[in-house]
This record gives sequence, C-alpha cells and structure tokens, in this order.
Amino acid sequence: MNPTVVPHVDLPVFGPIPRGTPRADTVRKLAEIARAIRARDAEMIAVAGQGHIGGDYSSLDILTTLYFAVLRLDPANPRDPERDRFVLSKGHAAGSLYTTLAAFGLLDPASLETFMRPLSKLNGHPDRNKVVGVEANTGPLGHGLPIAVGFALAAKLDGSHRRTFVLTGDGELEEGSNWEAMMTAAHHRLENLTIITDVNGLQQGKSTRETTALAPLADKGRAFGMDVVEVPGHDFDALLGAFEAPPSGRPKLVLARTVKGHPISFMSDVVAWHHKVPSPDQVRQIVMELSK
Ligand SMILES: Cc1ncc(C[n+]2csc(CCOP(=O)(O)OP(=O)(O)O)c2C)c(N)n1
Ligand SMILES: [Mg+2]
Repeated sequence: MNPTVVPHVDLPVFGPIPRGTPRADTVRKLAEIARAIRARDAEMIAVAGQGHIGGDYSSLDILTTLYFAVLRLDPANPRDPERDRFVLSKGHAAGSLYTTLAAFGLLDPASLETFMRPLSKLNGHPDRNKVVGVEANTGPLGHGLPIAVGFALAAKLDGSHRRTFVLTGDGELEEGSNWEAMMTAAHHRLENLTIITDVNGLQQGKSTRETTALAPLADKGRAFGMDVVEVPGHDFDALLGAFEAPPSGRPKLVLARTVKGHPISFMSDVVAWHHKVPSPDQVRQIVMELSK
C-alpha cells in the first residue's frame, strides 16, 4: 500500500428508496447510502486537494434523507416541472451535493474525478447551468434561501403541490438577506417551503457564537412567522419525521443539530476541518471508521 496515493472508493448508484418501504428499512438504507457517499467525498476532496469536508459531513445525512426518501424527484426525468426542488444554499458544501447526485443517479460517478479541476463542470460552488440536478447557483452565502422562496412562491401561484427544500449553514444566517427571505416566506404563507439549517455551531475560522451569536434561533424563527422544529441532524428517523410533518399555513424551519466532520473521530467539531484536506492516510482512516 503506497501511503502517498489516495485510496479509490467505489460509489454505487442507489436510486430513490421505493415509496412504502418500512420506516426501519428506510433508515437502515439511508445509513448505508450516507456511509458510501461520505467515503467517496473524502477521496474526491483528497484527489482535488481542495473542498469543504467538515460542512459536507455535517450536511450529508440531511441530503441523503431528502434525496433518497423525501423529494419527489425521478432521476430519469430530472427536469419534470412538477419535481420537488432542493437548493443547497451553503454552496461551499458542493462536494456533498455532487456525491449525493451521483449516488442518486443524476450525475455520472466517473465525473467526480474531475472535481474542481480546470474546465470541470464540478466547480467549488454548484452551477445549475453546468450540472443537471443543481437547481440554483450558490456559494455567496445568503443567496440560496431567497431563491428558494421564489421557487415556493411560484409553486403556490401555479397551484402546484411541488415542495421546495433549502439547506443553509448556521454561520450563513449571519447574512441579513436570509431574514428578509424568511419574512417574505411567512408573509406569503409558503407552507410548501422547508428551510433546514445545519446547526453545527461552527463558521469558517471559529464558532458562530464567537463570530456573530445567533441564539436563540428557534425563538427568532418563530418570531419571523415560521413553524420551528429542532431535530438531531444525524438521526434519519427524526429527519424523516421533520420533513414529512403536515403543512400548517406557515413555512417550516428545521433546526438540525449537527456536528461538523461527523462521524469521524479526528474531524468532529474541529473548526480547521471547514476546509482542511485529508491526506491519503486520513482517507484510509475515514473509510475504516465509516465501515465500523
Ligand atoms: C457572502 C459570503 N461571505 C463569506 C463567504 C466565505 N465563507 C464560505 S463558508 C463560510 C462559513 C460558513 O459557515 P456555515 O454557514 O456555518 O457553514 P458550515 O459550518 O455548514 O460549513 C464563509 C464565511 C462566502 N462564501 N460568502
Ligand atoms: Mg456552521
């Protein structure tokens, strides 16, 4: 084994979990899929020499739950106007989106080898004009949620049942545009909109508490006119419950309590892993820990 060579990790194409699968089986399958995606993401970032693995890993159980068990989205018909929409507002976690789209069947897994190379479609921030399945260009924090509010309002005006889900970071909520968007969503009673915030407590260089404190987030969400639920963000059963709950006439804010770098021993809750790149040996360790 050459310690300087990044080990290759296969990523199967799983496709959506069939509707009607018993909950316990769905949860088991989601865990299997998320393990495979995390392993492939680690390899991809190590080969590219850049990426945001900490924020990818805190979001990946949320993305896996949405794509494989919640979104009405057919990998064979990704442009169906009636599909549900997902917007990755924390666009720096593009690696988590590309690996998820590949496992879902919307992106050729072989293309992951080009991540962040010159002329690749898989840029450090997602681009809807380059990658089928990316619904909005994001990266500058505070833009994805306002776009998602537009998607949800359009669906309501169309009389459509399609839903919009958007994932923000917690540090991202330090951008004021998010709060304007939330007020607008509440004003238009966009119950078809689910905002998920990845509350890992860490920003780029330090904690959110030290950067611009956000607490009490749940109270603020309610004050801005949303239904707020708080869930453990690595618990598939809890995430499924939060995403399935019946509409109430208000947009929903799901505060997902996560751990940056989860579940890897040396990355969990360590702020340096916001954009640190794993060495080949660390990729081996990640794959080993994921297989336990
Ligand atoms: C408008 C804007 N300012 C700064 C950045 C640089 N930046 C990229 S990620 C990040 C931290 C984001 O923290 P958070 O939203 O909590 O993301 P997560 O912890 O989920 O990775 C910053 C400041 C940016 N992408 N956009
Ligand atoms: Mg964060």
